[in-house]
Amino acid sequence: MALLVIAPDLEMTPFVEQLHTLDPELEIRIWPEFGNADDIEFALTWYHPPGELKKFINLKCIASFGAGVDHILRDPNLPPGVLLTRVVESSMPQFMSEYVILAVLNYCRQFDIYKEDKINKQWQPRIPLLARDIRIGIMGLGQLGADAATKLIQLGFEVIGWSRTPKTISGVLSFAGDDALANFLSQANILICLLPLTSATKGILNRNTFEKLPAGAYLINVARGEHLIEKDLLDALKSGYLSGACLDVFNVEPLPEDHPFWNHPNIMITPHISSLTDPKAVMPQILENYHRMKSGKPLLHVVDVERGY
Ligand code: NDP
Ligand code: OXD
Repeated sequence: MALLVIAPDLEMTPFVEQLHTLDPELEIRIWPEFGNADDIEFALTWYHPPGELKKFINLKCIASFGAGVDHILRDPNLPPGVLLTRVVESSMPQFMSEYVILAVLNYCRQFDIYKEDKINKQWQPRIPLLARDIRIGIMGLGQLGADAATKLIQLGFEVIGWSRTPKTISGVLSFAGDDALANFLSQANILICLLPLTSATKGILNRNTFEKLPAGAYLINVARGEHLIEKDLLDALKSGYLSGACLDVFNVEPLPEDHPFWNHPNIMITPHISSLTDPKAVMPQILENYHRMKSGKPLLHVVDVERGY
């Protein structure tokens, strides 16, 4: 039996080393050198080539290398009956909340403008947006959204959240389901997307959504590029529905050189780094599931494939 690592675009050495440190006996195969396909019972994946996993007829578990599983479910040829798992642990929300707080404060304290001022040697104090005057709306109150909500409240922001089912998070006004979306949006001066990418959420950051926000709202998308209709964002910035956006994820990654976002003065761009899979924090969980699978125990953090997250 072997564990296959199949993540063509990632540098996996630190993760493989961590797995070996934790379990020197573990047999690891690194795609595309997987040896006898029948040996593979567990696959650790990040954007595997669609159709590839069907080769492994003894596969029992496909483990996402991250929190999202859209990169697995986009494959129309997944082997049937195989369990899907994802990463749930505390360092990922910590990284994500740091990023979200940075993006929120950067906007409220206008650091981008001060960077410009510095280039122009311009001494120009500006009135900041005060936390107490800002309501932040978080779409998705799962492991990441709930952590960000709690930390933003500690900074003095008012926080509201939207999820499929109602949530009880201290200090957060919870809105649930499609019927509550318009009311939620109408109150969010800063909108943060932390939804999983599913058929229900694809394209949710669109013109209709932006038009329901208070005029001049700010967008932070740290979930997936396909949540956003990119042209609608450009139009909303032009018309003033939105005052700016901070984007960590994009429809096409890396963002193509000729993409209009690069030169837009009100769009902040980072290269899908808002949260990270930390080998030391995450590999124990992968290994735990591998051993659970071997001994027939229930796996941790199994994904509901029907729901898509
Ligand atoms: P969770 O599964 O823990 O939480 C998802 C949340 O979204 C839940 O609150 C869920 O509601 C809500 N939700 C799902 N579908 C809907 C819907 N149709 N309508 C309203 N609410 C919905 O996910 P995580 O917090 O772990 O991660 C969220 C996403 O963040 C990941 O899927 C991934 O795409 C992205 N991500 C991005 C990273 C980056 O570096 N940019 C890093 C890590 C993750 P309910 O609980 O009621 O079901
Ligand atoms: C994830 C990510 O889903 O890093 O974990 O995007």
